[in-house]
Amino acid sequence: MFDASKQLFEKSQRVIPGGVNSPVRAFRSVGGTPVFFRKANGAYMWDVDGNKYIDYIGSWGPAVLGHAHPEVVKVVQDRAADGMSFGAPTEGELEIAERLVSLLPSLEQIRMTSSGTEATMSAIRLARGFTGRSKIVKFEGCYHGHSDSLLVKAGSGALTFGHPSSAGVPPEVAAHTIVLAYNDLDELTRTFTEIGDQLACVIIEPIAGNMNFVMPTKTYLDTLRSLCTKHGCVLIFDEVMTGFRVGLLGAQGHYGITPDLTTLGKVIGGGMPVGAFGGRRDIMAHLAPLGGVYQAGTLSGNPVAVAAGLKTLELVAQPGFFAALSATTAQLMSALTAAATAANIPFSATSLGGMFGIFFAPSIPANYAEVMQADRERFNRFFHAMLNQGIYLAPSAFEAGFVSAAHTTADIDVTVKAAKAAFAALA
Ligand code: KE4
Repeated sequence: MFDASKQLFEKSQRVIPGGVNSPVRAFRSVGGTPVFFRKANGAYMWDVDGNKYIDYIGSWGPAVLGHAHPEVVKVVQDRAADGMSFGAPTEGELEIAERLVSLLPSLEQIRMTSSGTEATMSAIRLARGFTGRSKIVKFEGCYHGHSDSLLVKAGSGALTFGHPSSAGVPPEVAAHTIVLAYNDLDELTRTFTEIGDQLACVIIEPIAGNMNFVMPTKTYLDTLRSLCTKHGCVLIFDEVMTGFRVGLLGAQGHYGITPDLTTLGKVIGGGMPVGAFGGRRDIMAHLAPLGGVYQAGTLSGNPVAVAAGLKTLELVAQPGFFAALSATTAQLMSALTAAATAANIPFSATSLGGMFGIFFAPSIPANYAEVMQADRERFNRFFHAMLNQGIYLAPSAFEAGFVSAAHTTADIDVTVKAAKAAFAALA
């Protein structure tokens, strides 16, 4: 079933570290050989052995429309024909900046990057430059890309490999990063009482998707917002994953909270390399060439990537888009839960918009420690049982899943049928 993938993986490991260009793709957490894909369209992907899958990763979030949406493909082809990259201002950059500012009320200004990592790294530097402070706060299990200051007790691939902090990060850099437990109100309040006036920023996934799917309480986020305001600390919502995924207004719209800065990525590039960070004008004014915080990028605002992003943002903003997406995702969650219950498997599932979390645990975790209590071994067996039936889930118990607008009720039914067989094998 996976012969061609195995051969390609064998060769790739000779010239690419671990055979992959991003660690979470390596299947290290779930075991087995990573599947090499050749084609994707709508809700489906085809691997190099010709196997077809219903895809619930969506390239880790960007494919919210479904893969290779014809309107997105067309604008990419047309734009590329007029030049791939200019390294100079283009009209498209103005258009996507105006579009994002119009869609997210917290954005007064925005700067484009080529990845989510660049966006969060830049936002941290900007917060430090704006406040003149060095200390930052992040949360255990949250992942914000792989810049040094943020690879401390990180989630996603770092968590998958069981060493949530990275080698190569100088201790004197990591020393400025304080890591708190997600959703722990006492620890948060105590930290601000002790060092609130020393904090440049707090960066948080306002809905965590890198320790699987964990939602904060509204009280927690409200308290975080008021403490940041009181202490002059910049509140950064990392919405690289949740932006235009959990809803048109992201997690900040769901909770009704205005961050000082927001980082974006994934969906806003429609599958092309795009990130962005933005927010309060008085903070953004500190960015070069206006201010002393340097930040740059050869391909930032790349016209082809921006064209893909603009078309994607146009389509997700259509009336009813997220209502329909949320309904499909919720339908999948309830059907999977019913199937697991019928098989007497401890299982819980949750979702918001087109993002979901499934746990081999009796209830939805509220933080990293509770996520770690879920049955990882059972998830791994479930993952392979589903993969062998043509259902492609995230190859890690510590990742959220994604549904696209292209997923149909028939796809959900096929998925649930496969899950029933997989649960039966787990019982
Ligand atoms: P990128 O540099 O991978 O574009 O974005 C980093 C990032 C920042 N913030 C959040 C909330 C993110 O989820 C991410 C990246 N997400 C992972 C998936 N868990 C990307 C997958 C990968 O690392 O290959």
